[in-house]
Amino acid sequence: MEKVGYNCRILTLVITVIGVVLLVGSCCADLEMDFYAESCPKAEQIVYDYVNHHIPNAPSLAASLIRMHFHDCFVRGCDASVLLDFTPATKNQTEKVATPNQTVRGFDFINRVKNLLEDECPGVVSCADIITLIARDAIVAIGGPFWRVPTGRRDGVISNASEALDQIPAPSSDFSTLYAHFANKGLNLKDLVLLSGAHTIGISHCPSFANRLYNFTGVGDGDPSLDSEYAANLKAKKCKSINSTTKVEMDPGSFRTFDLSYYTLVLKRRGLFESDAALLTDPRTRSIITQLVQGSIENFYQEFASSMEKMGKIEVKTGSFGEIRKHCAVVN
Ligand code: HEM
Ligand SMILES: *[C@@H]1O[C@H](CO)[C@@H](O)[C@H](O)[C@H]1NC(C)=O
Ligand SMILES: *[C@@H]1O[C@H](CO)[C@@H](O)[C@H](O)[C@H]1NC(C)=O
Ligand SMILES: *[C@@H]1O[C@H](CO)[C@@H](O)[C@H](O)[C@H]1NC(C)=O
Ligand SMILES: *[C@@H]1O[C@H](CO)[C@@H](O)[C@H](O)[C@H]1NC(C)=O
Ligand SMILES: CC(=O)N[C@H]1CO[C@H](CO)[C@@H](O)[C@@H]1O
Repeated sequence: MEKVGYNCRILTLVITVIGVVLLVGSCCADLEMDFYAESCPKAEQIVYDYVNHHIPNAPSLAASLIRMHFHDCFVRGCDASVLLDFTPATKNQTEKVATPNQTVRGFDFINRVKNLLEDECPGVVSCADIITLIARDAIVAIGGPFWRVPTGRRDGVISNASEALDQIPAPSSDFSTLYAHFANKGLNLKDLVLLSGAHTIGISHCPSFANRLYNFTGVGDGDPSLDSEYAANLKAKKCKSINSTTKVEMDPGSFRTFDLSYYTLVLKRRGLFESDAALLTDPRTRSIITQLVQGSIENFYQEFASSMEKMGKIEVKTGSFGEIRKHCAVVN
Protein backbone atom coordinates (compact mmCIF):
# COMPACT_ATOMS: atom_id res chain seq x y z
CA MET A 1 0.00 0.00 0.00
CA GLU A 2 2.68 2.42 1.13
CA LYS A 3 4.87 1.46 -1.82
CA VAL A 4 2.12 2.28 -4.32
CA GLY A 5 1.71 5.75 -2.77
CA TYR A 6 5.43 6.27 -2.96
CA ASN A 7 5.61 5.25 -6.63
CA CYS A 8 2.69 7.49 -7.33
CA ARG A 9 4.41 10.48 -5.80
CA ILE A 10 7.54 9.73 -7.84
CA LEU A 11 5.46 9.49 -11.00
CA THR A 12 3.76 12.82 -10.26
CA LEU A 13 7.16 14.38 -9.63
CA VAL A 14 8.56 13.01 -12.91
CA ILE A 15 5.56 14.27 -14.85
CA THR A 16 5.81 17.68 -13.24
CA VAL A 17 9.51 17.92 -14.06
CA ILE A 18 8.87 16.91 -17.67
CA GLY A 19 6.07 19.45 -17.87
CA VAL A 20 8.25 22.24 -16.51
CA VAL A 21 11.08 21.32 -18.89
CA LEU A 22 8.72 21.37 -21.88
CA LEU A 23 7.22 24.68 -20.82
CA VAL A 24 10.59 26.31 -20.29
CA GLY A 25 11.90 24.78 -23.51
CA SER A 26 9.15 26.22 -25.62
CA CYS A 27 8.91 29.68 -24.15
CA CYS A 28 12.31 30.77 -23.01
CA ALA A 29 15.10 28.56 -24.11
CA ASP A 30 18.61 29.75 -23.30
CA LEU A 31 21.09 30.90 -25.83
CA GLU A 32 23.62 28.18 -26.54
CA MET A 33 27.07 27.91 -28.03
CA ASP A 34 26.96 26.98 -31.74
CA PHE A 35 23.16 27.06 -31.85
CA TYR A 36 23.30 26.66 -35.65
CA ALA A 37 25.55 23.56 -35.56
CA GLU A 38 22.85 21.45 -37.19
CA SER A 39 20.56 23.96 -38.88
CA CYS A 40 23.33 25.95 -40.58
CA PRO A 41 26.72 24.51 -39.71
CA LYS A 42 28.73 27.02 -41.73
CA ALA A 43 26.94 30.10 -40.36
CA GLU A 44 29.56 31.29 -37.89
CA GLN A 45 32.39 30.57 -40.35
CA ILE A 46 30.67 32.62 -43.05
CA VAL A 47 30.37 35.59 -40.69
CA TYR A 48 33.97 35.18 -39.56
CA ASP A 49 35.30 34.97 -43.12
CA TYR A 50 33.38 38.00 -44.32
CA VAL A 51 34.52 40.10 -41.37
CA ASN A 52 38.11 39.03 -41.78
CA HIS A 53 38.05 39.74 -45.46
CA HIS A 54 36.64 43.25 -45.11
CA ILE A 55 37.48 44.73 -41.71
CA PRO A 56 41.24 44.92 -42.38
CA ASN A 57 40.39 47.34 -45.23
CA ALA A 58 37.93 49.31 -43.12
CA PRO A 59 39.04 48.96 -39.49
CA SER A 60 37.08 52.01 -38.36
CA LEU A 61 33.89 50.08 -39.03
CA ALA A 62 34.67 47.78 -36.09
CA ALA A 63 33.90 50.66 -33.73
CA SER A 64 30.60 51.38 -35.36
CA LEU A 65 29.62 47.71 -35.32
CA ILE A 66 30.20 47.19 -31.61
CA ARG A 67 28.33 50.41 -30.94
CA MET A 68 25.43 49.16 -33.06
CA HIS A 69 25.35 45.99 -30.94
CA PHE A 70 25.18 48.13 -27.78
CA HIS A 71 22.34 50.25 -29.18
CA ASP A 72 20.50 47.14 -30.28
CA CYS A 73 20.73 45.40 -26.90
CA PHE A 74 19.67 48.47 -24.90
CA VAL A 75 16.35 48.84 -26.73
CA ARG A 76 13.98 45.84 -26.50
CA GLY A 77 16.93 43.52 -25.98
CA CYS A 78 19.40 42.21 -28.58
CA ASP A 79 16.74 41.60 -31.23
CA ALA A 80 17.98 43.55 -34.26
CA SER A 81 15.31 46.20 -33.71
CA VAL A 82 18.05 48.74 -34.47
CA LEU A 83 18.11 47.55 -38.09
CA LEU A 84 14.46 48.12 -38.96
CA ASP A 85 13.53 50.76 -41.49
CA PHE A 86 10.43 52.86 -41.13
CA THR A 87 7.48 51.26 -42.96
CA PRO A 88 3.73 51.52 -42.36
CA ALA A 89 4.05 48.28 -40.34
CA THR A 90 6.37 49.90 -37.80
CA LYS A 91 3.83 52.70 -37.18
CA ASN A 92 6.22 55.00 -35.36
CA GLN A 93 9.61 56.12 -36.59
CA THR A 94 12.15 53.37 -35.92
CA GLU A 95 15.20 53.39 -33.67
CA LYS A 96 17.46 54.15 -36.62
CA VAL A 97 16.31 57.75 -36.86
CA ALA A 98 16.76 58.48 -33.14
CA THR A 99 19.63 60.86 -32.40
CA PRO A 100 22.04 58.25 -31.00
CA ASN A 101 21.69 56.18 -34.16
CA GLN A 102 22.30 58.95 -36.59
CA THR A 103 26.03 58.35 -36.28
CA VAL A 104 25.89 54.56 -36.48
CA ARG A 105 27.33 53.07 -39.66
CA GLY A 106 27.61 49.50 -40.87
CA PHE A 107 24.02 48.69 -41.84
CA ASP A 108 25.12 47.61 -45.34
CA PHE A 109 27.77 45.40 -43.84
CA ILE A 110 25.11 43.56 -41.81
CA ASN A 111 22.87 43.21 -44.87
CA ARG A 112 25.64 41.74 -46.99
CA VAL A 113 26.38 39.09 -44.38
CA LYS A 114 22.67 38.37 -44.06
CA ASN A 115 22.46 37.80 -47.83
CA LEU A 116 25.30 35.28 -47.69
CA LEU A 117 23.56 33.44 -44.87
CA GLU A 118 20.21 33.47 -46.66
CA ASP A 119 21.93 31.88 -49.67
CA GLU A 120 23.43 29.20 -47.46
CA CYS A 121 20.37 28.43 -45.31
CA PRO A 122 17.29 30.54 -45.94
CA GLY A 123 15.31 31.73 -42.94
CA VAL A 124 17.55 30.19 -40.32
CA VAL A 125 20.03 32.70 -38.91
CA SER A 126 18.60 35.72 -37.10
CA CYS A 127 19.72 39.28 -37.73
CA ALA A 128 20.13 39.59 -33.96
CA ASP A 129 22.75 36.83 -33.92
CA ILE A 130 24.40 38.32 -37.00
CA ILE A 131 24.93 41.70 -35.29
CA THR A 132 26.28 39.98 -32.17
CA LEU A 133 28.70 37.72 -34.06
CA ILE A 134 29.87 40.51 -36.37
CA ALA A 135 30.56 42.85 -33.45
CA ARG A 136 32.74 40.23 -31.76
CA ASP A 137 34.55 39.14 -34.92
CA ALA A 138 35.20 42.75 -35.97
CA ILE A 139 36.78 43.62 -32.63
CA VAL A 140 38.92 40.49 -32.76
CA ALA A 141 39.90 41.39 -36.34
CA ILE A 142 41.37 44.70 -35.15
CA GLY A 143 43.36 42.89 -32.47
CA GLY A 144 40.90 43.45 -29.62
CA PRO A 145 39.42 41.08 -27.08
CA PHE A 146 37.55 37.88 -27.88
CA TRP A 147 34.34 37.00 -26.07
CA ARG A 148 31.97 34.06 -26.21
CA VAL A 149 28.85 34.50 -28.32
CA PRO A 150 26.18 31.95 -27.52
CA THR A 151 23.50 32.11 -30.24
CA GLY A 152 19.81 31.45 -30.73
CA ARG A 153 18.51 35.02 -30.54
CA ARG A 154 15.40 35.77 -32.55
CA ASP A 155 14.43 39.01 -34.24
CA GLY A 156 11.94 41.50 -32.84
CA VAL A 157 9.10 43.05 -34.78
CA ILE A 158 8.95 46.44 -33.05
CA SER A 159 11.33 49.36 -33.36
CA ASN A 160 10.45 52.68 -31.82
CA ALA A 161 12.55 55.83 -32.04
CA SER A 162 11.34 57.31 -28.78
CA GLU A 163 12.34 54.17 -26.89
CA ALA A 164 15.85 54.48 -28.28
CA LEU A 165 16.00 58.06 -27.04
CA ASP A 166 14.83 56.97 -23.60
CA GLN A 167 17.02 53.93 -23.18
CA ILE A 168 20.34 54.66 -24.82
CA PRO A 169 22.14 56.96 -22.41
CA ALA A 170 23.06 60.40 -23.78
CA PRO A 171 26.67 61.60 -23.70
CA SER A 172 25.52 64.31 -21.28
CA SER A 173 24.51 61.66 -18.71
CA ASP A 174 25.71 62.01 -15.14
CA PHE A 175 26.64 59.08 -12.94
CA SER A 176 23.18 58.35 -11.56
CA THR A 177 21.63 58.43 -15.03
CA LEU A 178 24.21 55.97 -16.32
CA TYR A 179 23.77 53.81 -13.25
CA ALA A 180 19.99 53.70 -13.79
CA HIS A 181 20.19 52.96 -17.51
CA PHE A 182 22.61 50.09 -16.99
CA ALA A 183 20.80 48.69 -13.94
CA ASN A 184 17.61 48.68 -16.00
CA LYS A 185 19.33 46.22 -18.32
CA GLY A 186 20.70 44.04 -15.54
CA LEU A 187 24.19 45.49 -15.81
CA ASN A 188 26.19 46.59 -12.78
CA LEU A 189 28.79 49.28 -12.14
CA LYS A 190 31.63 47.05 -13.22
CA ASP A 191 29.86 46.42 -16.53
CA LEU A 192 29.33 50.16 -16.90
CA VAL A 193 33.03 50.87 -16.54
CA LEU A 194 34.14 47.96 -18.71
CA LEU A 195 31.69 48.56 -21.54
CA SER A 196 32.51 52.28 -21.56
CA GLY A 197 36.05 51.04 -22.24
CA ALA A 198 34.92 50.47 -25.84
CA HIS A 199 35.53 54.21 -26.20
CA THR A 200 39.19 53.25 -26.54
CA ILE A 201 38.40 52.95 -30.24
CA GLY A 202 36.45 55.06 -32.68
CA ILE A 203 35.41 58.60 -33.26
CA SER A 204 32.85 61.12 -32.12
CA HIS A 205 31.28 64.07 -33.84
CA CYS A 206 31.67 67.44 -32.12
CA PRO A 207 27.95 67.90 -31.35
CA SER A 208 28.17 64.99 -28.89
CA PHE A 209 30.32 67.04 -26.53
CA ALA A 210 30.72 70.61 -27.90
CA ASN A 211 28.66 72.06 -25.05
CA ARG A 212 31.51 71.02 -22.74
CA LEU A 213 33.79 73.32 -24.71
CA TYR A 214 31.57 76.30 -25.37
CA ASN A 215 28.35 76.47 -23.43
CA PHE A 216 28.24 74.08 -20.51
CA THR A 217 25.70 75.85 -18.31
CA GLY A 218 24.25 78.15 -20.96
CA VAL A 219 26.45 81.17 -20.20
CA GLY A 220 29.19 80.51 -22.74
CA ASP A 221 31.34 78.57 -20.29
CA GLY A 222 33.27 75.31 -20.46
CA ASP A 223 32.89 72.14 -18.36
CA PRO A 224 35.24 72.51 -15.38
CA SER A 225 35.57 68.72 -15.16
CA LEU A 226 37.28 68.62 -18.57
CA ASP A 227 41.04 69.20 -18.54
CA SER A 228 41.46 72.80 -19.72
CA GLU A 229 44.49 72.16 -21.90
CA TYR A 230 42.67 69.33 -23.64
CA ALA A 231 39.59 71.52 -24.10
CA ALA A 232 41.67 74.34 -25.58
CA ASN A 233 43.26 71.90 -27.99
CA LEU A 234 39.92 70.54 -29.15
CA LYS A 235 38.63 74.08 -29.71
CA ALA A 236 41.70 75.12 -31.67
CA LYS A 237 42.02 72.03 -33.83
CA LYS A 238 38.79 70.08 -34.13
CA CYS A 239 35.59 71.60 -32.81
CA LYS A 240 36.20 75.16 -33.84
CA SER A 241 32.69 76.29 -32.94
CA ILE A 242 29.77 74.89 -31.02
CA ASN A 243 28.12 73.98 -34.33
CA SER A 244 31.10 72.17 -35.74
CA THR A 245 30.30 68.79 -37.29
CA THR A 246 33.91 67.62 -37.39
CA LYS A 247 34.99 64.18 -36.20
CA VAL A 248 37.36 63.63 -33.29
CA GLU A 249 39.28 60.54 -32.21
CA MET A 250 37.94 59.60 -28.80
CA ASP A 251 41.27 58.14 -27.70
CA PRO A 252 43.64 60.35 -29.69
CA GLY A 253 46.73 58.65 -31.02
CA SER A 254 45.43 55.15 -30.29
CA PHE A 255 41.84 55.24 -31.53
CA ARG A 256 42.36 52.05 -33.51
CA THR A 257 43.93 50.09 -30.69
CA PHE A 258 41.84 48.32 -28.13
CA ASP A 259 43.93 49.18 -25.10
CA LEU A 260 43.72 50.71 -21.64
CA SER A 261 44.41 54.26 -22.74
CA TYR A 262 40.74 55.29 -22.57
CA TYR A 263 40.90 54.75 -18.81
CA THR A 264 44.21 56.61 -18.54
CA LEU A 265 42.59 59.55 -20.34
CA VAL A 266 39.53 59.47 -18.10
CA LEU A 267 41.78 59.62 -15.02
CA LYS A 268 43.50 62.67 -16.54
CA ARG A 269 40.07 64.32 -16.95
CA ARG A 270 40.34 63.87 -20.70
CA GLY A 271 37.37 61.62 -21.26
CA LEU A 272 35.45 63.17 -24.17
CA PHE A 273 31.89 62.94 -22.90
CA GLU A 274 30.31 63.98 -19.64
CA SER A 275 29.38 60.29 -19.36
CA ASP A 276 33.08 59.37 -19.46
CA ALA A 277 33.93 62.01 -16.86
CA ALA A 278 30.99 60.86 -14.73
CA LEU A 279 32.77 57.57 -14.06
CA LEU A 280 35.17 59.50 -11.81
CA THR A 281 32.42 61.07 -9.74
CA ASP A 282 31.52 57.85 -7.93
CA PRO A 283 34.15 56.24 -5.69
CA ARG A 284 33.17 52.74 -6.81
CA THR A 285 33.56 53.31 -10.55
CA ARG A 286 36.64 55.45 -9.98
CA SER A 287 38.24 52.61 -8.09
CA ILE A 288 37.37 50.09 -10.82
CA ILE A 289 39.12 52.37 -13.34
CA THR A 290 42.19 52.71 -11.15
CA GLN A 291 42.41 48.94 -10.81
CA LEU A 292 42.04 48.42 -14.55
CA VAL A 293 44.81 50.88 -15.31
CA GLN A 294 47.09 49.17 -12.80
CA GLY A 295 46.26 45.72 -14.15
CA SER A 296 47.31 44.01 -17.35
CA ILE A 297 45.75 44.28 -20.78
CA GLU A 298 44.92 40.56 -20.52
CA ASN A 299 42.95 41.28 -17.38
CA PHE A 300 41.05 44.08 -19.14
CA TYR A 301 40.28 41.84 -22.11
CA GLN A 302 39.02 39.09 -19.82
CA GLU A 303 36.79 41.44 -17.82
CA PHE A 304 35.56 43.19 -20.95
CA ALA A 305 34.69 39.81 -22.46
CA SER A 306 32.49 38.84 -19.55
CA SER A 307 30.60 42.16 -19.64
CA MET A 308 30.12 41.85 -23.41
CA GLU A 309 28.75 38.35 -23.04
CA LYS A 310 26.34 39.70 -20.44
CA MET A 311 25.30 42.62 -22.67
CA GLY A 312 24.64 40.18 -25.53
CA LYS A 313 22.05 38.38 -23.39
CA ILE A 314 19.90 41.38 -22.51
CA GLU A 315 16.21 40.53 -22.92
CA VAL A 316 16.87 38.15 -25.79
CA LYS A 317 13.98 36.49 -27.58
CA THR A 318 14.47 32.75 -27.99
CA GLY A 319 12.44 29.60 -28.63
CA SER A 320 9.16 30.57 -30.23
CA PHE A 321 9.32 34.32 -29.54
CA GLY A 322 10.05 36.78 -32.33
CA GLU A 323 10.92 35.63 -35.83
CA ILE A 324 13.83 35.02 -38.18
CA ARG A 325 13.72 37.99 -40.51
CA LYS A 326 14.29 37.40 -44.22
CA HIS A 327 15.64 40.93 -44.67
CA CYS A 328 17.22 42.63 -41.70
CA ALA A 329 15.64 46.01 -42.43
CA VAL A 330 12.00 44.84 -42.51
CA VAL A 331 9.82 42.50 -40.49
CA ASN A 332 8.57 39.42 -42.38
C1 HEM B 1 27.93 54.48 -21.08
C2 HEM B 1 27.12 55.10 -21.91
C3 HEM B 1 27.54 55.48 -23.29
C4 HEM B 1 27.35 56.70 -23.86
C5 HEM B 1 26.70 57.90 -23.21
C6 HEM B 1 27.92 56.64 -25.18
C7 HEM B 1 27.90 57.68 -26.08
C8 HEM B 1 28.57 57.68 -27.28
C9 HEM B 1 28.60 58.79 -28.20
C10 HEM B 1 27.87 60.10 -28.03
C11 HEM B 1 29.42 58.45 -29.22
C12 HEM B 1 29.83 59.33 -30.41
C13 HEM B 1 28.77 59.45 -31.46
C14 HEM B 1 29.20 60.46 -32.49
O1 HEM B 1 29.10 61.66 -32.19
O2 HEM B 1 29.66 60.07 -33.58
C15 HEM B 1 29.89 57.12 -28.96
C16 HEM B 1 30.74 56.44 -29.78
C17 HEM B 1 31.10 55.14 -29.57
N1 HEM B 1 30.62 54.31 -28.59
FE1 HEM B 1 29.60 54.87 -26.95
N2 HEM B 1 28.44 55.40 -25.40
C18 HEM B 1 28.21 54.65 -24.27
C19 HEM B 1 28.52 53.31 -24.11
C20 HEM B 1 29.08 52.53 -25.09
C21 HEM B 1 29.15 51.10 -25.05
C22 HEM B 1 28.54 50.22 -23.96
C23 HEM B 1 29.80 50.71 -26.17
C24 HEM B 1 30.14 49.34 -26.64
C25 HEM B 1 30.33 48.31 -25.86
C26 HEM B 1 30.16 51.92 -26.89
C27 HEM B 1 30.91 51.95 -28.03
C28 HEM B 1 31.18 53.08 -28.75
C29 HEM B 1 32.09 53.12 -29.88
C30 HEM B 1 32.96 51.99 -30.35
C31 HEM B 1 32.02 54.40 -30.40
C32 HEM B 1 32.75 54.94 -31.65
C33 HEM B 1 31.85 54.75 -32.84
C34 HEM B 1 32.50 55.07 -34.18
O3 HEM B 1 33.70 55.25 -34.27
O4 HEM B 1 31.75 55.11 -35.17
N3 HEM B 1 29.68 53.00 -26.23
N4 HEM B 1 29.35 56.68 -27.78
C1 LIG C 1 3.72 56.44 -31.99
O1 LIG C 1 2.52 55.95 -32.52
C2 LIG C 1 1.42 56.12 -31.68
C3 LIG C 1 0.21 55.46 -32.29
O2 LIG C 1 0.41 55.11 -33.63
C4 LIG C 1 1.20 57.64 -31.47
O3 LIG C 1 0.13 57.85 -30.60
C5 LIG C 1 2.48 58.19 -30.84
O4 LIG C 1 2.36 59.59 -30.69
C6 LIG C 1 3.65 57.92 -31.70
N1 LIG C 1 4.84 58.38 -31.04
C7 LIG C 1 5.84 58.93 -31.70
C8 LIG C 1 7.00 59.31 -30.85
O5 LIG C 1 5.85 59.09 -32.88
C1 LIG D 1 6.69 54.06 -28.95
O1 LIG D 1 7.08 54.35 -27.62
C2 LIG D 1 6.36 55.39 -27.02
C3 LIG D 1 6.87 55.58 -25.61
O2 LIG D 1 8.22 55.69 -25.56
C4 LIG D 1 4.89 55.06 -27.00
O3 LIG D 1 4.19 56.19 -26.54
C5 LIG D 1 4.40 54.71 -28.37
O4 LIG D 1 3.08 54.27 -28.31
C6 LIG D 1 5.26 53.61 -28.96
N1 LIG D 1 4.80 53.30 -30.30
C7 LIG D 1 4.44 52.09 -30.72
C8 LIG D 1 3.99 51.94 -32.12
O5 LIG D 1 4.49 51.10 -29.99
C1 LIG E 1 24.29 78.86 -24.86
O1 LIG E 1 23.18 78.30 -24.21
C2 LIG E 1 22.16 79.26 -23.97
C3 LIG E 1 21.08 78.61 -23.13
O2 LIG E 1 20.74 77.35 -23.63
C4 LIG E 1 21.64 79.78 -25.30
O3 LIG E 1 20.65 80.74 -25.07
C5 LIG E 1 22.80 80.38 -26.08
O4 LIG E 1 22.36 80.76 -27.35
C6 LIG E 1 23.90 79.39 -26.23
N1 LIG E 1 25.05 79.98 -26.87
C7 LIG E 1 25.60 79.48 -27.97
C8 LIG E 1 26.81 80.16 -28.48
O5 LIG E 1 25.15 78.51 -28.53
C1 LIG F 1 24.97 77.62 -34.09
O1 LIG F 1 23.76 77.33 -34.76
C2 LIG F 1 22.65 78.00 -34.20
C3 LIG F 1 21.38 77.49 -34.87
O2 LIG F 1 21.65 76.84 -36.05
C4 LIG F 1 22.83 79.49 -34.37
O3 LIG F 1 21.73 80.16 -33.79
C5 LIG F 1 24.10 79.90 -33.65
O4 LIG F 1 24.35 81.27 -33.88
C6 LIG F 1 25.28 79.11 -34.12
N1 LIG F 1 26.41 79.41 -33.26
C7 LIG F 1 27.62 79.63 -33.73
C8 LIG F 1 28.67 79.94 -32.70
O5 LIG F 1 27.91 79.54 -34.91
C1 LIG G 1 21.75 54.31 -40.90
C2 LIG G 1 20.55 55.15 -40.81
O1 LIG G 1 19.43 54.77 -41.12
N1 LIG G 1 20.78 56.33 -40.36
C3 LIG G 1 19.75 57.30 -40.33
C4 LIG G 1 19.75 57.98 -38.99
O2 LIG G 1 18.87 59.01 -38.98
C5 LIG G 1 19.10 60.00 -39.98
C6 LIG G 1 18.12 61.11 -39.76
O3 LIG G 1 16.83 60.64 -39.76
C7 LIG G 1 18.96 59.37 -41.36
O4 LIG G 1 19.20 60.34 -42.37
C8 LIG G 1 19.96 58.27 -41.47
O5 LIG G 1 19.81 57.61 -42.68
